[in-house]
Amino acid sequence: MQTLGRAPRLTRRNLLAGLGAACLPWPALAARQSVVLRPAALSTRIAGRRLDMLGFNGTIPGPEIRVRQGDQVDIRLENGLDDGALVHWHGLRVPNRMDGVNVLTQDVVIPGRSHDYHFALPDAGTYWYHSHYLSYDQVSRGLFGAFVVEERDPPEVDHDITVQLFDMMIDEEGRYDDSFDPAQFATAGKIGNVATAFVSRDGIRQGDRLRLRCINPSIDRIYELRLSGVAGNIVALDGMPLPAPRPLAPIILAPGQRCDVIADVTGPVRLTDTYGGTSVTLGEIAMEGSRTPRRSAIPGLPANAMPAPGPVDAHVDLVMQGGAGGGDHDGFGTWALNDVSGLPRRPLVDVRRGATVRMTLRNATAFPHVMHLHGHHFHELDARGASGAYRDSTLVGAGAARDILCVLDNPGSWMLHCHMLSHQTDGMATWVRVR
Ligand SMILES: [Cu+2]
Repeated sequence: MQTLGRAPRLTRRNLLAGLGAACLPWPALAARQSVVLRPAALSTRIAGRRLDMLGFNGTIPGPEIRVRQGDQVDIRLENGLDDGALVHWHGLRVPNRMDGVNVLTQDVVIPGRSHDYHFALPDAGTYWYHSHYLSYDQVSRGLFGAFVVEERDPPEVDHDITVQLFDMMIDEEGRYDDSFDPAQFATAGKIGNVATAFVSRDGIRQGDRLRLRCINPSIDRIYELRLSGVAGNIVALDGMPLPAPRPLAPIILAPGQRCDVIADVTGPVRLTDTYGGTSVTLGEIAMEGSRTPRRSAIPGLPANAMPAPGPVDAHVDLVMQGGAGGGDHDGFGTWALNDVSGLPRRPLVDVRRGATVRMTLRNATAFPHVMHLHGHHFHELDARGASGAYRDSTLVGAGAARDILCVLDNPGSWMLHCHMLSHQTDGMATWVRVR
């Protein structure tokens, strides 16, 4: 499906214009921004069809929140839905009570009520926000948006563009199909028959240097994203800069994951998904004219200040169980983690602040899972135990295992769950406690 949506951007200017008296002028350094997010039903045009879905502030994706590292945000969630609402700030290291998780950090916001979130942005990078209430349903209907934290001294590019990969099920009459088949919960999830890319702007020139912030807000679909017409590097994963940027190659993006690419335009820019061996065109970025390409090397990104791991204080096993062909477990749901479906009474780990925890994530099922830890990033470890990239969501293939190393330094109760939201809702969730 070849369509591109346009994600409106909450920049400093239109934030000020849109929110009027709620905002202070934009000072040169650390600033406080006010944002209102109002989820509600909407009728919108995506992929050439008019669809009845949900959106924040009348759009899918919701408005792009764009702030600068070190800033503070005040975000008011005004619930315009006929159902509960919660918003989670995916990948952002926020205080626990701002994390937007039912039961663990706050109550659900009932229809017509509002809730205020306030937090600072210690890390630059590409993040996103989404509903965390009945999220398999609400995110699949459109309740998500990009959350960009710019570096204080950002790399020089001509365009900084967000790309959100999204799929939907469209029925035979061309309507948005909101049904969930039980068989989908027990397998790879609800994979839409239409996939598209929402690109925040176009009008690029041949020779331009782009920063592409690619985000996968799809509920269950894994993409293998191929970018053609650009040459450059992958510079960050899940918001966190890579110490050594990697030459651009097809990028696996599981639900919740992100990658940043800095690349020069060499021809028509196309986005294609080749996961599973089939090729699906997600969209293109329209090009007009050309410029002399830069001669300078593709820049990397400055590291965020992350806590250094110490000696391992605890090593825990987390076994993913269930699903079709996945064998028995003791949980009540289709899926389970360590024989429990849904949040267990006691946390998976309960540690003092600053503890270094190694987790072995074992996938004993017949499907891949992407495990997301709230409030922290962690290192993926390779087979020899060497640290790989920082991530907040790690993909573990069917029958595979991966160790991760995490400094749990953010106090509170944090969810750890599969970000295939059909799996999360049917049991694949646990939590950790940091005292
Ligand atoms: Cu899963």
